[in-house]
Amino acid sequence: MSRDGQTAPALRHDYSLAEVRAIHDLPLFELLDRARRVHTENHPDGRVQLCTLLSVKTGGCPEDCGYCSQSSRHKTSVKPEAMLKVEDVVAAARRARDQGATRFCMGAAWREVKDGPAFERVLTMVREVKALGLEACVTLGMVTEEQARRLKEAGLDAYNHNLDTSREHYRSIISTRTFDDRLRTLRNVRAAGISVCSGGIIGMGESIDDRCRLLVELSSLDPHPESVPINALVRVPGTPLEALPPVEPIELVRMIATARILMPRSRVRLSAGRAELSREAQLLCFYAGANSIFFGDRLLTTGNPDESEDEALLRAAGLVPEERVEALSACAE
Ligand code: SAM
Ligand code: DTB
Ligand code: SF4
Repeated sequence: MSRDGQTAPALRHDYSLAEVRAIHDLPLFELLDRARRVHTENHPDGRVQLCTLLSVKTGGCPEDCGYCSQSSRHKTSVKPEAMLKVEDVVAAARRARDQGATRFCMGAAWREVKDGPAFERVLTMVREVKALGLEACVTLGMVTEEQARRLKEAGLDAYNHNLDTSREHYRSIISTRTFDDRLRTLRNVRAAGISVCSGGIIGMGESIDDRCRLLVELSSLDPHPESVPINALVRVPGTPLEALPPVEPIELVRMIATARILMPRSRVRLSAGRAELSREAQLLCFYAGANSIFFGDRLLTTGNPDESEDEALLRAAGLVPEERVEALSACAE
């Protein structure tokens, strides 16, 4: 039931491309009105989730994702590094928590998880991050159901694995794996009882229909992904996509608003690309239904607004960060 006693409309998993395109292309203020209504009905507390990212294994990735600074096939300024030590990750997670983050997301430049010492170290990282009272998320490439089960046992809350773009556009961005490989990993994560974080990137030369097809795919997942990161391409020098034009901010707003309408209960994360967005454009993204951001001056290998800028932006808009469950229960005592 919604707050006015009406039964909330059922979540849908069967949107057609035509329906999604019609929503996406609404006159902007009509689109914003609809998205805002869905947002306030489903997220009445209006809180914004702050997630901090850390690259725990940087560079040297065998995959050829056209957007990525960490592929060994592209000549970028990112050089392969050894995997971080658990204690360094714990220190970074504690800093993130003390600055107000509630979720800590660890990324590895892997095609897939391989059983062995590196995976065991990730499992320890997850246990330690959980011990700090943070939500733990990882993004490690493809995982089997058994590996997902072990991550769940270690306490993992969420697994990030983006579909990135439409099935049709996927093959012009990545040749070393398929869209179906991505869907298989999402099924394995879901089967292990881990929350799914899956979204995409705009600004990779895709058409508006490709963006809408990505949203059709994401919303066809049942249940919907609990979080949906919407990234604007960070054009990294040395990657095949470096010379593409920047994303038009209004297009990012449309993408976020459409995701909000299709997946009313999910967290929609305004993700990579904020460093190039004005404060006003970011506020419009929040108004359109974004309720999560990456918080901290680094994403994985590129920059992000620093914490003080984000705190000032949220304060100016009267937006309140989500609090840790532990902190909330301490207040209630
Ligand atoms: N290797 C793992 C994988 O590909 O799933 C995890 C790390 S990977 C860097 C995580 C996600 O970051 C990608 O799926 C992509 O959506 C996003 N990403 C990477 N580089 C990006 C860029 N230059 N701009 C925007 N998003 C990017
Ligand atoms: C997601 O959707 N975006 C994040 C996170 N999930 C792992 C990564 C953004 C990476 C941006 C480019 C970089 O810093 O290397
Ligand atoms: Fe490797 Fe992930 Fe980058 Fe693709 S996006 S090259 S899989 S780190």
